[in-house]
Amino acid sequence: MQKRIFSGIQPSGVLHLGNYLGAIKNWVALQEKYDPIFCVVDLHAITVPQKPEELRQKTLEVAKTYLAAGIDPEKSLIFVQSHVPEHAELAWILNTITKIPELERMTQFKDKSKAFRQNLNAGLFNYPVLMAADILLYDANLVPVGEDQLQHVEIARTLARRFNSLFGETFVVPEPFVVKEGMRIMGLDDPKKKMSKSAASEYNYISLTDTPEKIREKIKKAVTDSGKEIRYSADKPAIKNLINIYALLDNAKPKEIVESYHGKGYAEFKKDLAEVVVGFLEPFQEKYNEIEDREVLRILEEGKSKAKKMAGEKMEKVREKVGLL
Ligand code: ATP
Ligand code: LTN
Repeated sequence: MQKRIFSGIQPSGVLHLGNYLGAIKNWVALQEKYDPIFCVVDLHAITVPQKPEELRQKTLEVAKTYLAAGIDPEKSLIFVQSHVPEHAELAWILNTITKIPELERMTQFKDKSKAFRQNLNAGLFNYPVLMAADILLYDANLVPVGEDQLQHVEIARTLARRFNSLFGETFVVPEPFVVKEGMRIMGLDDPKKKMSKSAASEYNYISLTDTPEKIREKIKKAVTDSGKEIRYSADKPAIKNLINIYALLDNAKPKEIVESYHGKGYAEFKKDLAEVVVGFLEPFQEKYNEIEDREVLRILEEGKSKAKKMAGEKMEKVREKVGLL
């Protein structure tokens, strides 16, 4: 039997290169060897305030991004989280076996609760439990995510084991799956923080929908380290990050990039990098613009019925184990 993979992205903003290199690019490769499920996690997105009309639009856009990036609906199951109410139901049950200190330890919660202090809601706190429900409902073996999500996958593992020991063997204990270089693409304006769609400045990220002019401008403005040489080293985090982006998009090794820029400066490197990014994003955007909303909705509808069937069968077992009449 093929191993199953499950992953998801929140429709909470425009997707950026970090999302592509840290997540979607790997999904496209993985769908060939595994049994893949990719979800648009809209219930997670509402843990921070969203405008309803925009949320609907962004949900459609994230699904379209999956398709344009190469997720093939013939090979992968694609659906929207809220279309399968079992996610929320299992999350509730898992909440009852989750300990509060386990959630208080989550760095994402700690960070976000600082940013949204005036509006700290229980959903933000329980976020990892819903994510565990997403994964466990489908017996996923592997969860391909960026480094920032490892802690959440760990909670899913803990909850699977705990449920199994309390109520008998029910869930597969999932493993995280991370790709080293794409793990953490850093902000262009601050190489100490990850590239993020909720960053304060648009110069933090390259959005997948940025125009060529915008991309060139953003890369030109990207911060660099002291010195002049193109070196791949931990004490040059800004240039290291740019080399990573270059290498991942150009399917090269960082070492090869460094060698080809021997004796050349930052300006030349950045100019070429901008063209690599533009060269990657142009065909992506072309595909994206060709896909009609109608087609995306049809694929999501099909995904919904398949996912509902799988989740429904699992929940039957869970209800019985827990003792719900
Ligand atoms: P936000 O920054 O607003 O919290 P995000 O940009 O991190 O959002 P998510 O929806 O939380 O986006 O993440 C989607 C996927 O992209 C996850 O698997 C996550 O690990 C990955 N990812 C996000 N940012 C990066 C990054 N900078 N580098 C590598 N992977 C990333
Ligand atoms: N929390 C993740 C998104 C997410 C997810 C999942 C990823 C929700 N449910 C299940 C993998 C598996 C994030 O913020 N990137």
